[in-house]
Amino acid sequence: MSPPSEGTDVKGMDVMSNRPRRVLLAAAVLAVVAVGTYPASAANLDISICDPNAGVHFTADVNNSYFPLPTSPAPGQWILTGVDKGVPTSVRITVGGTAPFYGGRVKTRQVEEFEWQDTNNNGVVDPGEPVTEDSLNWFAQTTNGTNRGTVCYFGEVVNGDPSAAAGSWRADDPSGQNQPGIFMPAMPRTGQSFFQESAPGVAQDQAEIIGVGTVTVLGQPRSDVIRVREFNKAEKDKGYKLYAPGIGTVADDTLNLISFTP
Ligand SMILES: [Ca+2]
Repeated sequence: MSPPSEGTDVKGMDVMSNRPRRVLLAAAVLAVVAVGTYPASAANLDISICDPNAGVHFTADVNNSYFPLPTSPAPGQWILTGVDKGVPTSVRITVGGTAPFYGGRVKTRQVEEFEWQDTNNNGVVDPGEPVTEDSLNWFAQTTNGTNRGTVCYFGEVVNGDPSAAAGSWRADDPSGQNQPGIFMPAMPRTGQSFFQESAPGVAQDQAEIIGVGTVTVLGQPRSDVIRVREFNKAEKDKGYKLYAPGIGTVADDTLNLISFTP
């Protein structure tokens, strides 16, 4: 991890009281950082660092500090809660098993992202709270090359529908047009930009690391938290995420981490 860049622009504000839930208790609500105008820079990390057809090798055991996917002693789980466009919403992210890509040449780690209308905002799926989206995502980490430790994104299935119409994509699609995206650089630094998805016409999200700073996460100040702007040409700004070393995702726009089970 590089030292914080000049003009750190991530600020934290702990405004919620602790809730008696799960393994690590507490809540952090992160101040919404003023959204400035960021240059629409071209991606400066080449997507080939995640390309199995360019000699890159992978492991499904993802331990990148900014996006760890622990499986032992239990599958990692993160719950983020907040209000999205006026609707109380939570997301539950859960590490799963492995899945083969490229005819078995690459073993990926499955991660479920389950989002629901969390009417009582307690981070628990209660009766009558409707599911908003349930997606399965696949990641693997590079084990060779100068960018060893990069987390690469191999695709997703949205709501069980593998069609492109649902926004689903696979890096190893038979069309040959797709390839894995870069999800988390091996050594994240402010100013890095990259394609997270590479499925032309279906999924082409890009990301840029726009700041490093200290944020209160689960009641504890965490330094070296990175702020990532996500965008694509079609939808322009998609939102902002915060990732803390040793934890992973700690904020997704207005949703903030309320529990992490490593
Ligand atoms: Ca609930």
